Amino acid sequence: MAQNIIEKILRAHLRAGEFVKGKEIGIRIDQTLTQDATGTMAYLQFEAMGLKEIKTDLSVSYVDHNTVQAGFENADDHRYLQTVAARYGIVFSRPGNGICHQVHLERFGKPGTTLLGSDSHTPTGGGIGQIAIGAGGLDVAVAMGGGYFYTACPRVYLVKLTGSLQPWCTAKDIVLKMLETLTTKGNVGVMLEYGGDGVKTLSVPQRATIANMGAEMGVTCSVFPSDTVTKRFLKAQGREQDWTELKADRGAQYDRVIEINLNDIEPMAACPHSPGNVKKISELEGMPVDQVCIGSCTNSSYRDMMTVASILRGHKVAKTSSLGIAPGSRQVLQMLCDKNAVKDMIDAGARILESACGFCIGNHFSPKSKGVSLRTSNRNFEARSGTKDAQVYLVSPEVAAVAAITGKITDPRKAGIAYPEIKEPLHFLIDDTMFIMPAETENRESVEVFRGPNIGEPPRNTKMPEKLDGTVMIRVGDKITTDHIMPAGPRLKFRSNVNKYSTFVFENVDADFHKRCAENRDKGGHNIIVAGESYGQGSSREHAAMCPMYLGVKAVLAKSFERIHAANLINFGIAPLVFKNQADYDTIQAGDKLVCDEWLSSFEQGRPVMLKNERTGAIIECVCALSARQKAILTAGGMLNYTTNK
Ligand code: MIC
Ligand code: SF4
Repeated sequence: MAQNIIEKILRAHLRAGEFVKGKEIGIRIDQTLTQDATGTMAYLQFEAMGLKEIKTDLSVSYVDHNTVQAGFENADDHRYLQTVAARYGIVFSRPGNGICHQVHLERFGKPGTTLLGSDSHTPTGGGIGQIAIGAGGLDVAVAMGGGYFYTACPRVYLVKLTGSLQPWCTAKDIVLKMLETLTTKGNVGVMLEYGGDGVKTLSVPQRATIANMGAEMGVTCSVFPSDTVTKRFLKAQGREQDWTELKADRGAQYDRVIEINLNDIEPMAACPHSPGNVKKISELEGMPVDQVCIGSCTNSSYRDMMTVASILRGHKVAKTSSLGIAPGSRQVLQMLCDKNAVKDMIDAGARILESACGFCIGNHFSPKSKGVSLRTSNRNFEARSGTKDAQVYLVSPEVAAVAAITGKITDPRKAGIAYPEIKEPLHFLIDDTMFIMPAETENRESVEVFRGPNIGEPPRNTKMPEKLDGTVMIRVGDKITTDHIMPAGPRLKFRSNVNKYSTFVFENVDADFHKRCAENRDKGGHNIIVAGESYGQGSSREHAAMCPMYLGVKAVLAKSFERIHAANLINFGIAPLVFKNQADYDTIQAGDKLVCDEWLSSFEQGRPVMLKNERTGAIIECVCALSARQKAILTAGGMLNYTTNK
């Protein structure tokens, strides 16, 4: 039977389950990546599982999120990560080497392989033909130990590209068009495969930009073919031997086909506060812009940055705006230096920021109150920039650079600036000296793992209780993101200190949530979160499950869940319950007591879960579709207990 690319890779990695749409399958993971904000906990969990060494072909630990180092915490975590990598045979990418997804694409991504990363933008690797999936740190820890990664056998959509991009129209605009089509919700269990004649007109970094923001659609991953363009990129990275061809068989089947003519793509923007809130730049023209941030794992490649430099050349940043530029990797930054492009940026008045996540995660460079910020990153959730009432628009580097000059949103096609024709280089500058390779460590077993005072024990849940004695501690609406649940920015440094980090759960939504939860937990009660649609959008941060678990949350009752977050909830022993009848959502208030005498047995026997609302007397029927494996994890009180029991 003719196969599409996704099916080919998945079947080659299939180790458990049947290849039947919607059923759970277990796949072998070839490569893993972690970043420091999720990685510290992932390695603590890896250690807690008592595994001796990694079993993947390659595992890389990047430091790119917490690089501000205000206080000892970040530096302590970096040291822990470096020593734990040396101990277990993991490649360590030192701070300064760049953003994990950009660096991985440059130096390690390999067509036809599987990559699992503890970051939701891991699917960036789809640009080079990997099945690259974002997951919680626990799942990555398990994969490092040779365990399979379990996911739903996907529905595959073909995105058929025809034509070619017109000047000033970009890969970012293609993916924003896709977001307009697929929106940010309802795509759980879908993988996207790009195809059609238009693919060959896109470079690997452009493909990576598109695959990166598949995360915002909630699809599991996005995969491009591996063709001569891929081969050229790998050759330019000195890795031609990593190339293999990947293409769909003639007559391959798809669950849906979406057609995009690249000739019709226009400059676009995602407006506040959702990546799915897409408008044409022409509809936003003239809006004054307070700041412009160029970088992030979405748009920080060599070509993106050279394009920006060339737009800025001979111009000045508007006096009413501020421009920050963060090249995605040390390789990109080194090449920009060689080409004198950093000088063009500085001459224009740009502020050169570290090759790291920085502004994208709200670590610094927050806009002024109510400020309009144009960013080339992938998320514009409320408060993520660090300023609660800021208005963040997501745009291409081209639109961003032009706006930095004019001080307002400007259609770049009408700005009177010559269109920069930047080509992909034939040779990238290769200098791997900021990686510490496993071979550099002589006697791995004798490496002492450094643990500063910021490093706590990974918390464990208790076994699922027989009865649920729950109190609804909060009722939130639709599209609650993990940034709402577990803020990052200045709070990021507490990622390894769950006791402290837990006090910030729902900080920007209901600052007392943690106190009420802790009080009820300490009296032996159970806590419940009630939510609308698409609960847990965004990041893969397992802290959005781990910290509520620590606060005694036993169930989240929602209209629907995002994939990674639902998996994280199960991994920490919290039941993700879906309303059988969505109207029940309206009948629940914060403070309601929801009880269930047959809590444990309902899961064990795969029955619907019936909760009784003591205030109204109503019975609320919930479903929790679990595989046998998930059932065992949930009832054991999470993955750590499950793995240790095994
Ligand atoms: C993000 O973009 O939200 C992050 C920060 O990279 C997260 C990971 C994290 O919270 O550490 C992600 O995308 O998974
Ligand atoms: Fe870093 Fe931002 Fe990319 Fe997340 S989305 S990995 S914070 S650059």
